[in-house]
Amino acid sequence: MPTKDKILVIGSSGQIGTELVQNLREIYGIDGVIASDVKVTEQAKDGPFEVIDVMNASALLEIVKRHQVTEIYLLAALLSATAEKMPKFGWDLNMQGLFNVLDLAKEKIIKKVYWPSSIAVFGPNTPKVDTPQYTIMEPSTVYGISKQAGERWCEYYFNKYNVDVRSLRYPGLIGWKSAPGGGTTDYAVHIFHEALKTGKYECFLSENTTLPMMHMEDAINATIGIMQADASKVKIRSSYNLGGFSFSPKEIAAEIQKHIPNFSISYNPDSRQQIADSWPQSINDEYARKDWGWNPKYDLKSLTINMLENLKKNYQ
Ligand code: AKB
Repeated sequence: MPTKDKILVIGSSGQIGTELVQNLREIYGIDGVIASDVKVTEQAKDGPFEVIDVMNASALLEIVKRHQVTEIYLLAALLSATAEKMPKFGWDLNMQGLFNVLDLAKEKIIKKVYWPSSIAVFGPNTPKVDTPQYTIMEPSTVYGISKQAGERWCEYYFNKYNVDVRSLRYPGLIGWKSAPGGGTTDYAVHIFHEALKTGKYECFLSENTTLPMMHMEDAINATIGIMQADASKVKIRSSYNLGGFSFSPKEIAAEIQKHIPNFSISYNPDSRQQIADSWPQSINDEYARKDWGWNPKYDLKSLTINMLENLKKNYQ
């Protein structure tokens, strides 16, 4: 096995991957990080890139061996809203992809795995406020069921095969460098683009739907933070609760109006409302803070300023 870290990011052209690859390359160098997705994307211009279908275990193995990969960040997945439209494919992709990567670590071909979980592991019977790490879960979406099952498998591979797998339960993620795709929390990114572009936004969730959210910069720091933490500090091998702050569409609209007074919002809830209603409103992340030093930087006020300042350049 090579001594130098060589990282493969699978599903690298999505909302998280786009920023994660940039940040990892600042740490490990351009050639230390291989980006990969199911098809060639713009990212291929920036450094090593492979086309990978994570469902194809033998093709994945060939690429891992050829590049002498030591760590995999597995981001390829169907998110909550898309998986409801394609339940069988959502389950297959989210589970088989995870097994293919965990098995590489079980066989000691790679050393470490990062796999994202989500607040979607919680369900309608979960306590909604300050949701604890350990509580009733019972997810009611395909995505949530696949994430909860995935968490159980991660812990199982750690206990049974000593696989060094690390995971975070992301809330809704908001960033200006990349677009979200297929999630229930996507509105919280779209709203900024529409505020700057048209001055108005029609929200697919109702005005008082409070959900846990986080700036992408904080999410990336948490991801790299847990991956770089000493193994002894990563005590939870299913997935850690990760909290940022919480708001409703009405509250974020009011925050945007402080900067764009004419901005207006209307509400037209669709099928994503039911998904949002099954999720927590805020997250207790005391274990992440205690075990490996998680500490987010952004709140709603600073996130709004940061998003508007950066996105403004696109619309001037
Ligand atoms: C989604 O909305 O599906 C995701 C998530 C919370 O995991 N952003």
